[in-house]
Amino acid sequence: MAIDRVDVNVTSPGRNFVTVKITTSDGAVGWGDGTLNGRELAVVSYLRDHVAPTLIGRDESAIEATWQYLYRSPYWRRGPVTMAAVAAIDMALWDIAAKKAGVPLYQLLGGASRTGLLAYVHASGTTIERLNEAVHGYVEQGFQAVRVQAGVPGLDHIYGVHDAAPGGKYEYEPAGRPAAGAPLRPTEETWDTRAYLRHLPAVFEGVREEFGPELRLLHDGHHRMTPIEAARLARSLEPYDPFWLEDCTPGEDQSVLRLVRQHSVTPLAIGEVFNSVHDYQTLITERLIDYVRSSATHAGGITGLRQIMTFAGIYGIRSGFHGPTDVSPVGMAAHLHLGLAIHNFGIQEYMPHSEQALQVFRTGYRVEDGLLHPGEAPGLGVELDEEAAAAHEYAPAYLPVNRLRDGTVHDW
Ligand code: GCO
Ligand code: MG
Repeated sequence: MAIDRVDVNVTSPGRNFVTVKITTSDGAVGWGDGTLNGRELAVVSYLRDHVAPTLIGRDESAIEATWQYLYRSPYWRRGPVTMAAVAAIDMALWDIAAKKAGVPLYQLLGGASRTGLLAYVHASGTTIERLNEAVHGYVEQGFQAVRVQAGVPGLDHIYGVHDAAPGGKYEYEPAGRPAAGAPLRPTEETWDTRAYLRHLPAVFEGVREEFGPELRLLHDGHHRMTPIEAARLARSLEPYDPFWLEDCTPGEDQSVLRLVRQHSVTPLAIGEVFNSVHDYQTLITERLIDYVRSSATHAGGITGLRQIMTFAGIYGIRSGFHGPTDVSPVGMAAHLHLGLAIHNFGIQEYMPHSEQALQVFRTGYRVEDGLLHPGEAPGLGVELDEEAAAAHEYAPAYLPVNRLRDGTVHDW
């Protein structure tokens, strides 16, 4: 059998998603996620103009060979656009392979290593009190791990920090759309690292006091610190037993984490902006991190992410796959199947998609007592409803820009 069609779907049920549909000559269909937040159409063009035409007629079961063909043959390797495109194709081919075998994908990846995947959710609040209210809401639902982000006195707005709406409904959407008639530009935010470093230990103290020692607490530093600032933060959080500190520095300079490690035993997680195993070479071989944050969607699909996790496993480093709403339900399902199968699973980020998105993507995965499971449907277990998708036209949305108080563009 062979690949007959490669279609690229762009839909925007509340936020943009890029989805590949591969159809084979015997009528099998597979879905893959290639969503790259704020740069979606670059991936669409890469797929439609440069990838799809080269795949027609290829054996759809040759997944590894197709991955290598797409990775090596264009000469220009890696990069987020390329690797999101490779990811979408790779996921769709795995989906087809598992559907043809009549099994949920995790069975092809080695079978289940556990009964469910520990999930962490996002809680935030402009104050510690509002944050604790949000955490309460999740604990009542049975979640055992929560990422805590809070407002900082003196700063108007911080990325990822919102109060839950009345009734506890909590929506967090990373990319913003300009108001009608406003110019198409990212919003701007102001940042002050000193104020943040002073305040964060009190946030952890406030949450620990309220919830006791058992609840796992995570925090995302979102690349905003220098190495010495990151070391200070990591050390100052130690008394509150953090599960991890994520992206404490910009990840591209891998060696800076040596300095953070010298000063702290707070576990570190990094890699959501990485797109290949090579981005992790120093981090893994020197054991500078504890958790791999990549997503299948941005790191070459199941094949790419599995390479990273095999390498990480040799060094005892575990998974913490990136699971924001900008990874579509198809990408999320890829994480759940891989996470269920690999030995070195750690934790799975779980930011539930909106009702609107879930009317377009029909999912079979579930969460019970804070544990995720991909379900038993053959393949990935997620289907795109193309008719429903067609009702939501692409609308540009951008992630914000972060500036210091004097206007200097800052990492975020
Ligand atoms: C996380 C992330 C996300 C990213 C988003 C950018 O830890 O989940 O930091 O919220 O900011 O994926 O598109
Ligand atoms: Mg993050």
